[in-house]
Amino acid sequence: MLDKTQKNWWQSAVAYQIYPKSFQDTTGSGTGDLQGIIRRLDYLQTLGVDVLWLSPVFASPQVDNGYDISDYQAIDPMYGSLEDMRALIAAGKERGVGIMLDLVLNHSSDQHRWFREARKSRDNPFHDYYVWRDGAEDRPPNDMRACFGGSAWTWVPQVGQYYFHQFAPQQPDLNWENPRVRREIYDMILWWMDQGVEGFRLDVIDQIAKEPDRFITGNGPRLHEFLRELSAETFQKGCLVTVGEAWGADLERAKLYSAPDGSELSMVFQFEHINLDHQPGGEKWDLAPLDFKALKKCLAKWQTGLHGCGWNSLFLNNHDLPRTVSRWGDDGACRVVSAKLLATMLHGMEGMPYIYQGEELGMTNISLPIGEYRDLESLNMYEERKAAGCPEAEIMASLYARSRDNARTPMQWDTSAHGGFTEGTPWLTENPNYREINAADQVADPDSVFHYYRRLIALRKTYPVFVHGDFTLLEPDHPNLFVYRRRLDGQALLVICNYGGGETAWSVPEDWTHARCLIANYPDQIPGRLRPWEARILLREEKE
Ligand code: TEU
Repeated sequence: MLDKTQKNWWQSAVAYQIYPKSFQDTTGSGTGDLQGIIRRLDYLQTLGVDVLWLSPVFASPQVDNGYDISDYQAIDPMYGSLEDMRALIAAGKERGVGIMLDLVLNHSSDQHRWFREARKSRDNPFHDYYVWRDGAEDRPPNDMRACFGGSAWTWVPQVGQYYFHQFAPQQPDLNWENPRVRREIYDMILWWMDQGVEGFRLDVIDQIAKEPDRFITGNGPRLHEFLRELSAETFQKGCLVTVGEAWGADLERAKLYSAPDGSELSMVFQFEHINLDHQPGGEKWDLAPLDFKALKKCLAKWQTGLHGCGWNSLFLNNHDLPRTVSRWGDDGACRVVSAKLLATMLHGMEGMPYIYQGEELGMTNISLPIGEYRDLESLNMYEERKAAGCPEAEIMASLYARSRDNARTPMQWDTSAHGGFTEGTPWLTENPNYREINAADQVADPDSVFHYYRRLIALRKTYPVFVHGDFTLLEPDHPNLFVYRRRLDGQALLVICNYGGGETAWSVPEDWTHARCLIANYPDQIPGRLRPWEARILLREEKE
């Protein structure tokens, strides 16, 4: 178990993201719950993770599956009660598994008490908790668009004003310019810290310092000032791990966010690698093939760029993204080896790895009939593109590849009905492949994707070079080989990945021929070539 009283304990930690709605149902309601997470703690302990990031479980009308919070200090009854949360925190602590809550601080639900007051009148004490502008009905202040489609402004006749929302109309943006809003947020966070949570993930944190009159959403001028105040008033009073979601983060900004003095956050999720397979200028729905050389150059840039002056988060998927094995691996005949290659590539690097539920099983995307999609972003996109005359087949291809529901299908526990997720009717259709891909089978099979992840996590705990070693990219211009070296205090790792379904002629460099193989996704090695999706990590002692 990690000693979580040590400053920067999280640098050696591995996180696991749970999407509670789809993890484990214990009541037959068809949605997961906190007791379900408690039931599966042994499984998570076996895997070896240290932190559980829970997507939001706070009270919410669930317009955006909990990313619309109506009470930050209450648990949604769908998930259980505050008592269940306290029980989860305590049961987790016994197993060395901490709870990381997902704070949505850019916006609340329109059903939050603050907003229900705010919309009553201009002189209501809560009016200024949100971002309002004058205008006339049908004439919004400007033409800014919301992320989930439509205008970013919604008219409230009662006050004769528009409020600003970067996401759905039911997700009004909070006004961070108002010091009272900031104080309320800090007090709420301190209260959760008292409950024993060990960390926070901060939803779209780069969007809090918006200036809608200047068309600024991400990276507003006061962003880092707000973050430093937030951090000093809350996180720095404990020994927490914090990660901000920052679609707009580049390397220079990430250095501020994750500065080693802890003045802001522990790290951010940046998305440069995630944005590589869109058509240039297009949205995520506009598919383009992945240029693997671009991917490895991007990952290498972040590795060297933050070494010694920041901290990376390492992830390939989450609840908003497609399943990585379907997106960048091969979810057909090479599913198992390709899932292991992607894991090797990521877990060999410096940073905090985040495993998204089911990734450790090599769970795949799903193709659903349109009537079975549940995600509002997917449904809005379908309507918008339909109305614009886009062919049905093209829209469905985009959904199959990129819908957020790909990641949100129920966790596949065993071969019983609905994959063991629920005894009721699941809120989102389970992937029928749970009969072949499920946790029970994989825990019993030492060669499974699950045990491969377990071993990668154990390696990080055993060899400090995984945690702190420097990074050198070898073969930088090779189109499908990703080979890199890590070095620390007389030990070196060589991470070798042959990306794709073809063979590649390649020999281990001379000075590595006597190195020890720590992990590999084939049982043996063949001199002079690498097989489809072959990956391995070598360890060498370096005598001066
Ligand atoms: O996502 C941020 C965000 O910008 C998303 O719209 C993202 O671009 C999209 O999901 C990619 O497909 C965060 C949460 O992770 C997401 O689940 C929420 O819906 C969103 O914020 C609003 O809170």
